[in-house]
Amino acid sequence: MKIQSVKAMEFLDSRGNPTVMCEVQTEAGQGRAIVPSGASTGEYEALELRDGDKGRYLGKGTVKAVSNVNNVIGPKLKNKFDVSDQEKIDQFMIKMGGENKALLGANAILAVSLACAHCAANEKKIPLYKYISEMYHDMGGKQGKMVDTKTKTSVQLTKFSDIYRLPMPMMNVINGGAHGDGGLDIQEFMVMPIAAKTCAEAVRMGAEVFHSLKKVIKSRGQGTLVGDEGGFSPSVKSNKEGLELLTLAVKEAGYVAGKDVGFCLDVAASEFYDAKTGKYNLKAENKSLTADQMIDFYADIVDKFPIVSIEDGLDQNDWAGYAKLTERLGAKVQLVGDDFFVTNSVRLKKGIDQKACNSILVKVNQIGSLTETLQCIKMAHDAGYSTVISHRSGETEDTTIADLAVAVGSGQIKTGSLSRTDRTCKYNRLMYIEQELAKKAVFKSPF
Ligand code: 2PG
Ligand code: MG
Repeated sequence: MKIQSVKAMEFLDSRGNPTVMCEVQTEAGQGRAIVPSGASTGEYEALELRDGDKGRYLGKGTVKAVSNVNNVIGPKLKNKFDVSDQEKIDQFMIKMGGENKALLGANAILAVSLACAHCAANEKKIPLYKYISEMYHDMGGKQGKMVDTKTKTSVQLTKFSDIYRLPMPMMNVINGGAHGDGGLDIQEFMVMPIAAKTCAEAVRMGAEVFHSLKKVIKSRGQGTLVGDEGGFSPSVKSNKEGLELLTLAVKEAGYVAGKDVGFCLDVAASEFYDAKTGKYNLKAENKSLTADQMIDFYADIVDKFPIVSIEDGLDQNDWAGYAKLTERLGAKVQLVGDDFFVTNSVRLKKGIDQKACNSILVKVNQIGSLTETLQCIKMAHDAGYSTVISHRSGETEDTTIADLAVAVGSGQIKTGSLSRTDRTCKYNRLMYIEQELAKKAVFKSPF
């Protein structure tokens, strides 16, 4: 049915910064979406339009983006586009948005793009994951690859049917870098409950480790207030100490590290890379390392700890370094490109050609439309790269990414710690979907 109304408003995200909410309506349905926002943003992300008016929200207002939805995009979509013509709608907005979506703002375009998908699903009276899954299927999209733990080979799950694959979560229980103030250079220390048999069990195991970690940190006489993604932010003397804390917490929870729970890191290395010296400044341990030394550092910690995945291990511009890192460790661990790929098919293609990384982090607002996000996921899966559907550090009650992860059979999701509603709402949505699907839900650890 034709779009009847498109309305946006300034909403708040989990950090108390403004973002964009959009509501789309047809005669038979309605849908809304709220856009997330990052702190450690990649240099090559689509442009998030902020007002820059210091008199409102310290310059972070989204009045212009909201107005672009209400006064520029909305009037052009109303009564002209069918709400389920997602690709046409997105292509139209991408054209209007100009280079990097800078003319209208990726936050404006994405809000409309996602709200249309919600509205179309609502109109068809089907869950969002089913709606997106059909769209992805029509594009020829495959499910994500998974690694068989016994043979260590990649296997393709069942072809698209009524069976849906629920994602394994990476849970960020220690928040460092730009998301916390404990002095850790590595931004995210995550646990992945690899022994879990269902998504709900993974959530439970993660929550148990989270609570055990709280005990461990308290016993060191430290505070347990949480950072931006709901994880703790303990003060530590080295990044390895963060991994030691994870090990203790897993044990305290009654699990075996490496057997029941694997570790994942998001280094967000661009945040502490100095382009002038070409070195990575690790403040926690008072060291400056070259890219080669960083790779040695990863090889060392991968030997000592049950690390299954490392994201953004090097600077976003270091293509050669990433190829080297992948050659050295790619067979052992998942190497995820986030700031490196920015959910951008052009960058991903280059990465695939150069054998840089073997996985991509997928963030809808890095690229700014649902269609482009799905195209990027398809490219990754076609090339045998795994995908990790991800939140941003600035989130809201919007749970679209949970449905997206199920829709494309990604197999992995990264959506923060086991506290704060902006994070737990995604886990709750996944558990709800799992129960709704009952026997039609498949869950298997990628590691
Ligand atoms: C990341 C994200 C999410 P931000 O780097 O992967 O955890 O952080 O949204 O701040 O970029
Ligand atoms: Mg990241």
